Amino acid sequence: SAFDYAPAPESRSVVDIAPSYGLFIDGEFTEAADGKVFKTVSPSSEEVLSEVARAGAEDVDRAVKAARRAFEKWSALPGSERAKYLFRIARIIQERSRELAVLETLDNGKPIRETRDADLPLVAAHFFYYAGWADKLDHAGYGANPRPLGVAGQIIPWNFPLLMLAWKIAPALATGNTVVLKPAETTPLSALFFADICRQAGLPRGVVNILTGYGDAGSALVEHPDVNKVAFTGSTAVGKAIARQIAGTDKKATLELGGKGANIVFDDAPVDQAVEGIVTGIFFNQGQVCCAGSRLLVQESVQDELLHSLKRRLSTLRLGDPLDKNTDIGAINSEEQLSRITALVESGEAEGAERWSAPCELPSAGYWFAPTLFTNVTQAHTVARDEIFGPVLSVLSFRTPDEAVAKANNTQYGLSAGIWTEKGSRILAVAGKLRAGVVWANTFNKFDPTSPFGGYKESGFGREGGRHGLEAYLDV
Ligand code: TXE
Repeated sequence: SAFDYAPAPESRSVVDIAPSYGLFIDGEFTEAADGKVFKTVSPSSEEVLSEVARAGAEDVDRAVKAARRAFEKWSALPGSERAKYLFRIARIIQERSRELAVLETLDNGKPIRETRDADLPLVAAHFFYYAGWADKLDHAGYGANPRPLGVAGQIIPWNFPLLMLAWKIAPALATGNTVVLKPAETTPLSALFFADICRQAGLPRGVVNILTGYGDAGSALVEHPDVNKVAFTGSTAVGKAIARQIAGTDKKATLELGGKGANIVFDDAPVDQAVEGIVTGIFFNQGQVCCAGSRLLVQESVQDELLHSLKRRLSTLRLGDPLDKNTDIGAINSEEQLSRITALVESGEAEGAERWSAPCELPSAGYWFAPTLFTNVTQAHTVARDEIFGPVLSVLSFRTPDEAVAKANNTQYGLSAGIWTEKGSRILAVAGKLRAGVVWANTFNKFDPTSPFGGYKESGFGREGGRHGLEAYLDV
């Protein structure tokens, strides 16, 4: 890892999880108006971690009103003052990163090595990056007086709970907006700990509100007449429903939806390096990544050699306790997600694709799926078309660069792609023809707060990250 973190073995005792949590509205933790609660379980053990309040429409209204009141003062602060709060939040995230990493691993199921070395450093980096913008907006070419949009309703998924929160909250606050954020129902805890960090940082009341709950609360948030901007990351189906819901209103929106990324390996690519990139591309976070490289497109002449190396490498991956820092593959986030993955894999077998799964023992409790490859895949197969959002790679082959481009683009999605080749000219030629929001060359799943991220086609619209991420929260 590039980050120097304490090498001590992680354990549950690093984090103090309360038996119950309220909604975070106007700077206070409070029960839901109708008293409803739900349980959050650890997907690696099925242990109940805590019981959290379940927001309904009345709570959404309370939170939006608090955010509206806070907006008047927050948006009037000089950017340099907002920056101080964001820098403070970023530093507290760093100070509490072990606690947050363990919490995220418990609630989400992903390996501690990922939360500790990827999620948490990136979360802090996003707050630092957007803190740096807060006092520079007047000089950033947006005109003399770029204005925040108002109250942002933000809905995030469970695959990177804290990182998606950072992508949403940091640019919103830097630009002077206030926020009502709803985390996913299976991973509410890190957002509630973030609420505590907001208090620790002395953030004025109502600037950030956190509503734990289900899709109905998300829908009420989208619908609320006093929400000016909707930022959503999640399934394409819900993204489309949200687009219909806000049609005809003056709400602005960014939607970051599904993907079916192609990882294209040319015959001159160094095999070992490509294998590592393919593994990162699809098995990072158990493949529950919108920009995962879930389709491998390999040049025919090197297909056998590459698949041989890939299977050998997959046989060495360690699946199990996500708190063990030697673990490569953690748990699937929920029983529902596990059954979605299982159903899609069964469709692959039924349609005649050839399945190979890494030989590993699955723990008896929790939700697990072994790293899996499909060969003999055609473009018509469901496993080549649908987002599986699990540790499943579909392998297709190609002969020429043009065929690779055509196959890579043959998808309803357009979020990510990867190119593996020694030839710089080929990288540029191929990347220019790919309809994908991000194209990696000789690497994969590399993130940085300075880079805009977002999709073409059914992967959604709008960009998060970089200076483009600011524009999504400003009237310029
Ligand atoms: O997503 P949902 P799910 C894809 C992935 C996965 C599938 C289903 O393929 O298998 O979606 O996952 C909230 N109005 N992605 O069911 O339902 C919900 O409470 C407003 C890709 O978990 O879209 C949660 O907070 N909000 C993806 C969030 O939306 C609603 C990440 C996402 O849940 C709502 C996740 C509604 N009507 C899944 N219904 C990515 N792009 O990374 C639900 N929600």
